[in-house]
Amino acid sequence: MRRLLITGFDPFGGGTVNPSWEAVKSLPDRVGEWELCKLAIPTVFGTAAELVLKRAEEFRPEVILCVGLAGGRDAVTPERIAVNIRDARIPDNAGYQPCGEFVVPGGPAAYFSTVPVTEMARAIRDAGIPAAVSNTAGTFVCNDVLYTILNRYAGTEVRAGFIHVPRLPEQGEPNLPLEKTVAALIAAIKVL
Ligand code: PCA
Repeated sequence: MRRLLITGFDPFGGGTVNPSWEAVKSLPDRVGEWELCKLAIPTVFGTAAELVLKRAEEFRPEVILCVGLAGGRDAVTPERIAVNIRDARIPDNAGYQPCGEFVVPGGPAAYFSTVPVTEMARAIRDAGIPAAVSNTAGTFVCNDVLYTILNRYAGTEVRAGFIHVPRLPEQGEPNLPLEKTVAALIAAIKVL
């Protein structure tokens, strides 16, 4: 079996649920040739990425795929890029609100994700679910996690990516039902 570490976030910004963890925890333990290790992480700068890296040291995944909520998006969006900036419109779950800091001082401006984002978006659409490649993961905790992981595993065999998902129906418009978000993740995992 190939090993995949897959993560979802806790609720943030006053929300009571985060579809990213709801979907990740609903995934089967095996998807195609992949054995999944599922991890819930807090929406906290630095800490979230540290927890992913710690789990990765133990589980030794071939791929790390993080999932987060992008309220306002109407499609499932694999992220192409992570940038070396922390710039938060709202405080994270530890009350921290950085303005224009680096994720990794002295690090490169950006990294490309090392999973096949175009194929992932196509596979999700082929499953009948709206999807598109996104060229920005924002500058909040999701970008922070993706940048930190790509920086840690740059030049190694370990690949890393990020998928932003829409809100759940009970969170308002636009949204995607949970079972469709789960199906989208399964479709994306199969083409990793
Ligand atoms: N989305 C936020 C952080 C946690 C989450 O699910 C983001 O897009 O940065």
